[in-house]
Amino acid sequence: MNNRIKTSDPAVIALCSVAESEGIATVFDRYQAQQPQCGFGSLGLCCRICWKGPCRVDPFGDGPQAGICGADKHTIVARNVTRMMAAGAAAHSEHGRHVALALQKIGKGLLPAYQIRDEAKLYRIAALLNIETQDKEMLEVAYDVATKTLEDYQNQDHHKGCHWISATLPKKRVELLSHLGVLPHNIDATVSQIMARTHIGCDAEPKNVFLGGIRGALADFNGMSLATELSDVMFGTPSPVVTEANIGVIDKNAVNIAVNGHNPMLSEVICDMAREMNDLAKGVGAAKGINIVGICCTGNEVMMRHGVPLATNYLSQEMAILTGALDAMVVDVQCIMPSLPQIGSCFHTEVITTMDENKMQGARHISFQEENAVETAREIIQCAINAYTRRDPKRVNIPNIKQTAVVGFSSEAVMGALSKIDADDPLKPLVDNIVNGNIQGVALFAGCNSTQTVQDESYQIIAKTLAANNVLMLATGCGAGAFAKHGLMNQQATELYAGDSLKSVLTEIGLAAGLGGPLPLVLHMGSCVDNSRAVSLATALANRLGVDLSDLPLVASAPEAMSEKAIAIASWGVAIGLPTHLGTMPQVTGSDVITDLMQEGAKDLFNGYFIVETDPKIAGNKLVDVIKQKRQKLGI
Ligand code: NFS
Ligand code: SF4
Repeated sequence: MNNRIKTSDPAVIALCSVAESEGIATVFDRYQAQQPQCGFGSLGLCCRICWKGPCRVDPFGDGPQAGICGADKHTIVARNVTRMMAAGAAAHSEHGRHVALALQKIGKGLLPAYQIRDEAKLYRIAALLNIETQDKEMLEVAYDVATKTLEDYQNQDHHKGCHWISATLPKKRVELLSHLGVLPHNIDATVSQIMARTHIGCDAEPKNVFLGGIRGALADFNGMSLATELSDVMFGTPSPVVTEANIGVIDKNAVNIAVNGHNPMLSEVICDMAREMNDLAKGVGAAKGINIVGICCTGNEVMMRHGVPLATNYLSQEMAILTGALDAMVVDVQCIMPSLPQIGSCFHTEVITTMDENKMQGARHISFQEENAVETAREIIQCAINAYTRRDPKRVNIPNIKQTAVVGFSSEAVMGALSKIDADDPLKPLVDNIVNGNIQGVALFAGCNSTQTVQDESYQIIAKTLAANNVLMLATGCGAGAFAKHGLMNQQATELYAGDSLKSVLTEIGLAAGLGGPLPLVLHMGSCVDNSRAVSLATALANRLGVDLSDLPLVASAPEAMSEKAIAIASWGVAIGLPTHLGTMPQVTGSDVITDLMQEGAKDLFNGYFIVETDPKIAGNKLVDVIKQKRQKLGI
């Protein structure tokens, strides 16, 4: 393997040679061009908060120890990481707001392209949020649910926590967070307050700044919970579906359209319209019609709900274009590489931006509003069909690499499968197997891909260690993408890698649920906002046992965390009591005050803490040890 190409994905390696022979730069080349990366920045010691700067603190103690304004390393590091948490919270919560506003309009009958696909869930949410439903039409309930949800962006009463977080975490946890003053009352106000308090000359007490960031991270949790749950109401709650993952899902005999980004509002309608427009694609010679494939979290969303195959995850999004067979890549928001239009222009691929606040130089922009969703989706698909007619068959090179993946494990789907074993008390089989040790604990894999590691590699190494130690695994985001692409989300993986007792439990549940074999080794819970699904399951478990989340043998791991959203997620993971592993070095190590706070300090406050370990073999073992300690404390 060319070790310039930092990936463990054979499809990526194959397509990087295409890039090389065509003289096209990819993410791996740009990574090389950035070496060596700035040491001050890597340690979090560079401050650019005002124009007297940039200022940097010398980590060796020889040079300056304060910025021009007097901020020291701890203040600088704390402000930098806290602003990242705010940005993450803003990103997820904008997504959530978009979905909530759409639901509100659906409730008013203003969006004919959308429906309520999971009515039962709508009513469950109404009950959760204490909304009266008697004598109301379904659409009115939808309107009320959306309106109450939007209060989480508007409430000005500091003593009232956001509705969603208060309704979805165990009571004990909500009380603790409230007592510590980190329970957000309003998502927008929390993000805004972080920006204000980290402005030059404001909050300079590192711990105080950081705890402000934790409140932002919890606002992130609130935003993603509501985004996930309301998306289910509109688009349906995922249930297990068999599909495929990796670049081989691109089909040379079809018009291939990749949906990339995060927000399902447009990609859902594209899926609907693609069925209607299939014959148009056949009419121009694409024998297989239209083939929608997913990338990143939009990919996870449509994969979970419709079994749309996943082409790839974050780091290798450029590779889809390098196949020469991608006719359009449609992007919405977040984690979209600005390099895409340029690579698209080397082929016939249309790179299409759709959100007015997320454009890219060189891309075609087709503005999406929910009111004209059908027209927009049609225009985009037509654009892809036109591009197909310009495809050069001689440049098509699709590595035949893909794996079967069974996806769609929403918490409802997991409970559904468990209820096949015990209909009256679905959690009982899970609780019993955790107590008797057949399942030692549960691990949630979340987060991104990063050039700081070898793409997808740590996920696999850690998962294999945990599997052998009988740990039940869940995954979201690009972590889920990694497992799907590398064949760890299917039944064979369970047979191959699960420890004996884990295998027997997964087999019992899988058979009872009618899967004809075991559950997959790693359960696909969805996109990054769907991390809240894992929390719902954990909360149900905690409530059932009358304990807090931090008492459960539960861990989280983000082996390749890189985005501000991932920083926010990892931070709320800690705040809700999870030992949370990071496999990339967080940009905070310039301050011992902050690194201590993230480990021992957090443990004292939240009973959750960060575990930073870049070696995946050691990380896997550490997580197993943490689970053992948790079991010991529980006396099981
Ligand atoms: Ni999460 Fe999904 Fe992927 Fe990371 Fe980006 S796509 S929202 S942020 S890179 S997992
Ligand atoms: Fe420098 Fe202070 Fe300005 Fe930061 S806020 S750039 S440390 S003067």
